[in-house]
Amino acid sequence: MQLIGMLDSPYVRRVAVSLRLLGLSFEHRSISVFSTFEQFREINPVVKAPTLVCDDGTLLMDSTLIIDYAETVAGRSLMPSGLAERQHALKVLGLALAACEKSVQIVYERKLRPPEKQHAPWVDRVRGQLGAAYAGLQAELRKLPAPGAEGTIGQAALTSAVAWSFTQLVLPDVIAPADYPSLAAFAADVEKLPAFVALPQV
Ligand SMILES: N[C@@H](CCC(=O)N[C@@H](CS)C(=O)NCC(=O)O)C(=O)O
Repeated sequence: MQLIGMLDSPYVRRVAVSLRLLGLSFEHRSISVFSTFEQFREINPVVKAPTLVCDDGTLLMDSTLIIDYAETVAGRSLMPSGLAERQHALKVLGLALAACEKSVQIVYERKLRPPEKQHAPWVDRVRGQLGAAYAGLQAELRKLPAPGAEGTIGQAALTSAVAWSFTQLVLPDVIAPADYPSLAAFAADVEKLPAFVALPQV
């Protein structure tokens, strides 16, 4: 299978790390939805990253759906199976994915719109949502075990760390580590794991 997209996308990176943790081999093609739009479009006319090209040629989109497929191929999951633990992991994932989405919205507003067309009330709204997502995420991560060996990390911790690192990469002026110290420390520990070091966002 081929994973299409750049690792500076949190969605692509969470898929790449998940595939590796699941023990699935894949070819990663670093094709950008922006700088190499036409090349991406030739693979997937919808131009969404991540795109997974399955071994039979089927195109899958959306990180969560791709991970669902990958887990079925691998025959195991990075999610807990017990109801209470799974409910908590889903809550954490919702917060982390909201943080990714809100970060991306601010980046697009800044990079894709000319300054005179940027809408300050919208950016303020999204900033507030982003801060709320990270406040919620920090509170919930205290209930997860501290990141240990690579084999023990689950999807909730994985995606939380990827989200945090992404926001720190693209919006360091918006979300300060000093305001989320335990979340920053949690992500720093996760980023030391071999799968994360092997798949850096830059
Ligand atoms: N919910 C999707 C979001 C994916 C997403 O928005 N990817 C961005 C790159 S970070 C993208 O494809 N942007 C190009 C576009 O939407 O035109 C997922 O989980 O994969």
